[in-house]
Amino acid sequence: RRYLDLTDLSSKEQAELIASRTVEVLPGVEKLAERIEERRAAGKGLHVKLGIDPTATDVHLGHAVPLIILSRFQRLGHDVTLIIGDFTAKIGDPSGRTAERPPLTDDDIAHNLATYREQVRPFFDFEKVSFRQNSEWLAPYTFPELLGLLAQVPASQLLQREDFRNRLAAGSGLTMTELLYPIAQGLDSVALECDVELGGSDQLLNLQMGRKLMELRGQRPQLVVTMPLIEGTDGTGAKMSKSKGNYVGLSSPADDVFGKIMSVPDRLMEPYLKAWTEWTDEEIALALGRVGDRSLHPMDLKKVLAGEVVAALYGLDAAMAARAGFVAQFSKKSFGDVESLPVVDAGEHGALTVAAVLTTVLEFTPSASAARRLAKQNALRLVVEGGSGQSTVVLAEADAVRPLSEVLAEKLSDA
Ligand code: TYR
Repeated sequence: RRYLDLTDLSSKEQAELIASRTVEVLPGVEKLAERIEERRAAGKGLHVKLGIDPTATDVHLGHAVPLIILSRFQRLGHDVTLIIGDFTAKIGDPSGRTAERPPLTDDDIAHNLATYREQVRPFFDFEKVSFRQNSEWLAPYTFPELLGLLAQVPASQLLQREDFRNRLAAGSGLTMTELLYPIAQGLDSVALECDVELGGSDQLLNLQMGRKLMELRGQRPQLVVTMPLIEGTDGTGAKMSKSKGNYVGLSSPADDVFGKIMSVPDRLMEPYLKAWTEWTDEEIALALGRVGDRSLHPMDLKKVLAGEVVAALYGLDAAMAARAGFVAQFSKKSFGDVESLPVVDAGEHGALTVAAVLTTVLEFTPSASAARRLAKQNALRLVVEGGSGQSTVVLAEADAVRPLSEVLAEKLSDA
């Protein structure tokens, strides 16, 4: 595969490229540029860390957001380490959690991490990625060492965290091991002497603990780079996660990746384009503007997006094949020969689900599940007639099982 080499960018350009799709760079983008400059002068790259806990078998597109930034660092000539948190997975990261995670056994973890390396391969110049499991240094860490360290960490620093405070207040239980999670993650940064650690914006406090521990151990604190959390494909607003089932696995077949991206609500196109393509903000704005003024159909932009994601994972040929497959399967009919159905009075039937309207009122689909399937294939469009004229919206699968009146109200307020 072709691999884009960006090593000739200046330190400032590098720092700005990294910062362009991140939430925060701490203590600042200039500091990142300075650190790059300094390492360069010594003929070296930065040590950049990203960790993933093997709490499930699939790595997914949510993880791809920091993975892509990590791969950018690599293209810029830096040394990247991917930590597979076999030790931290056993504690369970409490960041943003409202309850304890179900415990994982050693077997679960071994099973989960077996294919992690392969799953992230597409993003990297693979042979040059350093993979480390943090049990390597965390398992032999002794109690006296730990106490020596903890004696210097103010408890207030941990207990002030909103997620911890909420759980204490809600009486939902918070274990001592969870309190120590950020310490374990920070010790990884100490072990690797990281210059930079990446993570989702929910990782901020863990990443800052890394800075603190590095300082306590006489090292220069790492820079911290956070990325947006990506919403899941279900469009409910929840972040993409294994436990919600609203994710696209990095190792799902190309056709499934394509189809799943095609099924997401239109409003996710912007964050998804920002997360997984190399398009500039201007290019994204241009494309979305054309969707906005109806000179480009959202389905068509979504096909481009889905193609980009598949291409990133499987290459261009696979993307073209997936697209052709999708088009053959679902979009055979051109817009002109779409079947239009009789107008439905929302006042009378609004309480029924969209699927029920299609099945019982319009007798268009044989069953509610057939209606859902159509929606899943982006084949259902709702034409809304209101004061400001007519507008057409594509219904998502989730819309099919909601009351017509609710869907209408939402689409009208979106429009
Ligand atoms: N806490 C991170 C997460 O849950 C995973 C991680 C583990 C990150 C160890 C860094 C690290 O050193 O996503």
